[in-house]
Amino acid sequence: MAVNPLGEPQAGAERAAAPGNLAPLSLHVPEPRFRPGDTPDYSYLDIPAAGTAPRPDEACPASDTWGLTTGLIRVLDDEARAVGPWDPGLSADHLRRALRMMALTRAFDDRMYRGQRQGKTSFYMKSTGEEAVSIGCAFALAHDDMIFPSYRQQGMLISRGYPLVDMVNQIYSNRADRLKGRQLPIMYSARDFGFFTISGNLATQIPQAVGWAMASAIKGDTRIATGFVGEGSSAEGDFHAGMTFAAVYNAPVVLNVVNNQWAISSFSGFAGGERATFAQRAQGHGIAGLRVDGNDLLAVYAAMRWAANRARSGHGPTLIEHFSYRTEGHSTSDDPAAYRSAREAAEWPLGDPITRLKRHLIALGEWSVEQQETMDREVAEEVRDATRAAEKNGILGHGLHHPFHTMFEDVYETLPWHLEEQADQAIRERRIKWPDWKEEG
Ligand SMILES: Cc1ncc(C[n+]2csc(CCOP(=O)(O)OP(=O)(O)O)c2C)c(N)n1
Ligand SMILES: [Mg+2]
Repeated sequence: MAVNPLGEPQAGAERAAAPGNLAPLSLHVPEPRFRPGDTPDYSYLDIPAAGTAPRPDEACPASDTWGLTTGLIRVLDDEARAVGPWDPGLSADHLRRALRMMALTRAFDDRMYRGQRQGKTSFYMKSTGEEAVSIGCAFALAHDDMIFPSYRQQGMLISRGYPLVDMVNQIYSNRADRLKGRQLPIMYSARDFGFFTISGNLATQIPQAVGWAMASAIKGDTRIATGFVGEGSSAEGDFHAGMTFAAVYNAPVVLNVVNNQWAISSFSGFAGGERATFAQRAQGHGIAGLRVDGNDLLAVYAAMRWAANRARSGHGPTLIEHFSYRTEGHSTSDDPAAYRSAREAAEWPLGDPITRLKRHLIALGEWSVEQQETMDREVAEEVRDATRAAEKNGILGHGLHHPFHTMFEDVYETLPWHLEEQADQAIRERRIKWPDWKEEG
């Protein structure tokens, strides 16, 4: 048997039991509360009443916010009234626009999901149930603040007025795709809209947002940056490295963790959510932190506005946890019925963000069920028209896409000889494999 210099047995297969009276070491493996077939019971969640969280001054010491990292900032109460110090006091016009953007995002998601099932694209990801996060944040930022989004912030791009037809062209990877088929469907990039290229390498958004914000400060600019990750991705080293830079340099940045409870099939406990909230990580880094009801558009707007004002006036970074729920599958490649209770979404105690804002507007006397129905019809038609226009440029498998050679372009001003050789070789091999194939474009 292998022994160490003290004559003790070395760790290994032959050392079966712990020596002496010590209990053998063990690990905790998190397990979600509910699995398929279970009836979810959310009584374990401590959900404070709307309007009870205090609102500190935007220029306060970071430590004044740490009490806000465990509860939830909520504005809309059970009667759909806006209450408490975080009520942002938005006009009815503003609220109707936000409601419309949420409905448009949902209609877009629904149609693109169906398009994937019909074989028009290989892949899609919905943000159903999380629309208040994207729309509330987009409305609270200046139009030219820089967004480093994850793949579930399509609502921010839509809110900034990016043409839906361009989004669909990208999803179909067709000949009008501005990204020339080089990105996975839904990974948009829109420089003119302050929407950084979506990266599938999760949590890169955090150091990139912090770096952009630092550069903005170095240049004496007034624009701030904001970055988004899911709670699962917040377990990545990049998240923590970005937080360190943000804190050290007091960067003008707002960092967001969208806690929708699930990271594909693993629940928030695997990212550290059992022991502390994600917002509490702000305290470990000495920066401001807020935890917000992510299904309450007014609360999300108010929190992002608070953090954006704080960053812009030189008072430093904020970490916001948006507490929400991923109502549908992770993507079109996922089947959540395999790992979570089918009743979880319906039982989610914070409700649906669109229904909650609709009820609020109706309670104010500024909206009606009929207006909601008309709006739902209009947004569905808007999405349908964009989809039809994009389909003329091609859908998956119809051969209407950018010419093959473009794959090698746009990196060097003139294509170096070795890439020219590779392009020729790729095209030659393609001709051998598919003799009927003709170069498009
Ligand atoms: C660095 C990295 N690791 C793993 C993956 C694979 N992956 C794609 S989505 C995903 C789950 C992310 O969950 P979360 O961060 O909670 O975001 P959500 O999908 O819930 O919005 C994983 C692990 C990836 N894309 N990038
Ligand atoms: Mg998640």
